[in-house]
Amino acid sequence: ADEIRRERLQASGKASVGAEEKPLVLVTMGSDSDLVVLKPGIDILKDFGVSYELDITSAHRTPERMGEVAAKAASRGIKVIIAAAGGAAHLPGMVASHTVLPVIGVPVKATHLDGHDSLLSIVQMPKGVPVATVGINNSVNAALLAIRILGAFDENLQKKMSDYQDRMKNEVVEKAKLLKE
Ligand code: RP5
Repeated sequence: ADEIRRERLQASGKASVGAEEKPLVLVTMGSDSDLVVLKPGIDILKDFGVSYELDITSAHRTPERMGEVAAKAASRGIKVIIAAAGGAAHLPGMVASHTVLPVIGVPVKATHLDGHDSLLSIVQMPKGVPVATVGINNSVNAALLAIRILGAFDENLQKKMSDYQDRMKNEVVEKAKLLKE
């Protein structure tokens, strides 16, 4: 199992879009076991051609490193942080406390509580330190939200988002047509 996890991690690392570019999105997670949940979101970032960087920064296993990575993100040119965690999912909130950047939390379904624990830990941030929370395991929406934030300052990304929405619309229309045939 360790071998599979290592291979998966290496594969994702190499898959970073625009490795030579400065990453705009930091995608971090509490454990490598969260990577499988983040994969669909990472694919969205790739599809939109948004440069990103993957990291593992556990809030409780590597608290100092987590703080350092979050604190340095803005000065490195990162614009949005996606942070995924399961269980007592304090990672997104802790990351948000160390940065001025927008943080999007992905609650991971990791324990016996079906992800409700992660969801509530992330969405219930006390006032003052916001974390934008997406649905349980919904890394796709985290990536899309990150792209929308970047798109507010990038017309090219807005156009790509509009095309994405058109494709979704067309798919529904096509399915509706099929039903009537
Ligand atoms: C959290 O605990 C991680 O974000 C992960 O979702 C969960 C389980 O971690 P592992 O025990 O698989 O490393 O910190």
